[in-house]
Amino acid sequence: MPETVVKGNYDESNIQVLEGLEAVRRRPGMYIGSTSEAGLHHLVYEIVDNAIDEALAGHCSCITVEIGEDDVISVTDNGRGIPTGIHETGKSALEVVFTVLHAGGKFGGGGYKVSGGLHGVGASVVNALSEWLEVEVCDGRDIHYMRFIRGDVETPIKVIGKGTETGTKVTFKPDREIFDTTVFNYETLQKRLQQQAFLNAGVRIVLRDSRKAEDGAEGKSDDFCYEGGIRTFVEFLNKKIKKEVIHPEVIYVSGTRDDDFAEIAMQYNDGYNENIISFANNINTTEGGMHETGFKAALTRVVNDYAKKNKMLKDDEKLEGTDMLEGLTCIISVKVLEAQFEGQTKTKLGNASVRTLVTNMVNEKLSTFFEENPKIARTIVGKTIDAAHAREAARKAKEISRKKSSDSLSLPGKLADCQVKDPRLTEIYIVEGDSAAGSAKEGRDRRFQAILALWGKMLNVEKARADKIYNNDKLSPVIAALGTGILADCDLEKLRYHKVVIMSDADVDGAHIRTLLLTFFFRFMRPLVEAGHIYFAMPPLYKVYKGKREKYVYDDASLPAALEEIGEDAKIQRFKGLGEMNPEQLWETTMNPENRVLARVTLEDAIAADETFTLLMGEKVEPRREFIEQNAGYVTNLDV
Ligand code: TSJ
Repeated sequence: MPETVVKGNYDESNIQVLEGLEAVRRRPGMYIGSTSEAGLHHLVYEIVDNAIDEALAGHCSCITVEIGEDDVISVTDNGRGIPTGIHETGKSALEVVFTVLHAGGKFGGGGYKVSGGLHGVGASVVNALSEWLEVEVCDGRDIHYMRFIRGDVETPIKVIGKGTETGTKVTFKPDREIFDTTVFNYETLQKRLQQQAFLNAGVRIVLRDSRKAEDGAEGKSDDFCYEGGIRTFVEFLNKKIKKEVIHPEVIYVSGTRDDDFAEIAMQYNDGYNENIISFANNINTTEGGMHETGFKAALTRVVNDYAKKNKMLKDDEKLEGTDMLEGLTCIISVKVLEAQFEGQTKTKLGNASVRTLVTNMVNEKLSTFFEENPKIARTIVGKTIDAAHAREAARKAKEISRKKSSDSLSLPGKLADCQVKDPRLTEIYIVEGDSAAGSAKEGRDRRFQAILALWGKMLNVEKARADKIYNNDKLSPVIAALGTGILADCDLEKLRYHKVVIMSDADVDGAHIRTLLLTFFFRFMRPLVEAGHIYFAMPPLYKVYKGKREKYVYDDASLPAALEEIGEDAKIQRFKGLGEMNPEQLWETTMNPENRVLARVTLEDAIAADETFTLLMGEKVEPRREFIEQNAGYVTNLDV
């Protein structure tokens, strides 16, 4: 295995630092992030990125990724083929690509190169972490072949046949000694490859799964190619979140500065969420950076200028940056020569020159677009003004609510508070319906358990803004009882109960209430969800009994075992709702910490959850009902 030898000159002993592929095998996480499932999939991305570079250089139009038997991956392109000539080291360029660790091969690196130079960034890392790897290159005359085992050459370069086409095919088997799992997830690759196809307009990316499906199901496949590039990406996203767009065409602007390129596609929908996704050199910059900063600054300016010029604002009105982001779906993609990635996960773009590029481009081209399309401009600016009004109304509502709660300890009338004041020891049960709340009040341990009864019409929290939430009959008592405040004001230090338990019936209506409340917590008190303060109570579905012997059953699957335990002639009582239980029963089965089952709600992936909630709460009723029926019991982390 080749090694790059660097003489350390910073200490007396002149330590020699060996950096070969052995270093990659010793510390794989340094190069691919982790050895979990994410790291495994990263191998595919590294190889595909190289083929995409060839496409960006204008020499490749189609990339095929195949998941084969035993999760062997092969990636094929129709580019020029990795050069096979002999390099100044005496080795073939092909061998160098797969055996020399490139400086850019660090995690998150790779990406855009404009011209010349060997690409192969990351190829040697993939090679080092593969049980074996084979490469075939056709240069239009000969097919060249090499094979490696755990990064070492097994078969030196040789010609194995003739061909008139050109291209590169890399086949590899991830090393089971390195990875926790070596089974690929089709949907993970699908999502990423589709994203790459959107980001690189006109490049065709084919994904095929030819593993034997155990159930005899057909092998999956996809074929992604988008002439519209990121415009189509924006259309796709607005469809996916099931929103109505408020102007028909996606707005697209692009520009260059020296060797850097930036493009932005945007379209507003009738929702209130911001959905900006940015990329630098095809890498998703989840921490944002200069391209996002530049875009937001310019958007604020262009919208404000248009509103003023067209007398759409009252004298003292001013639009803020966040007002332009409501209902905006937007892709920002930049390709820069020397990207500087910063931040905790190296996904924040640091190049200040990109901010200048994006700001100037948006200032100039978006204002021109507004001038040329006054109808669309008025629609967008109008929506922004609505957002500013809502922001102002929310500020006033918050002030009033703050005044009210400082007047006296004005806790809501429907709250039966507990005696203990230390929040770490207390629980609040949020219960829908008066009869269930009555049983809960009677049955509870009033020392540390508080009960809040909910009534009134629930608000569709996904569609509502802060001002409506503060004034809503159903939710304002929740806000007052918990004490934290909402949105940016949500302060966990002020939380009055560390366990917030949603208690509702084990039927579809109960599931609906759970989902609505969870959506509310997710959107308006997210820190509570993140810190694990939200729980679902799990009332039993059945009581199985005979004479004095009885057993409560919490899910259908456990019913047969319970019947067996109680013995012949056991009777079954089915609980249709919390209201059917008397206070003692409710205490014993659902509220007593000794016996109860509480499910702690965790939101692993806020983005996925956000999509789920939009699906649940959006206007389209059908997918929502289906989802609730399928997921009525979705919870994680049983806390018994
Ligand atoms: F990752 C990888 F290196 F293994 C890999 C590289 C994997 C795959 C599937 C494709 C490729 C790849 C590399 N496709 N095309 C190229 N092109 C070159 O390496 C290349 C070809 C010609 C010239 C030239 O200047 O003539 C330059 C380069 C970089």
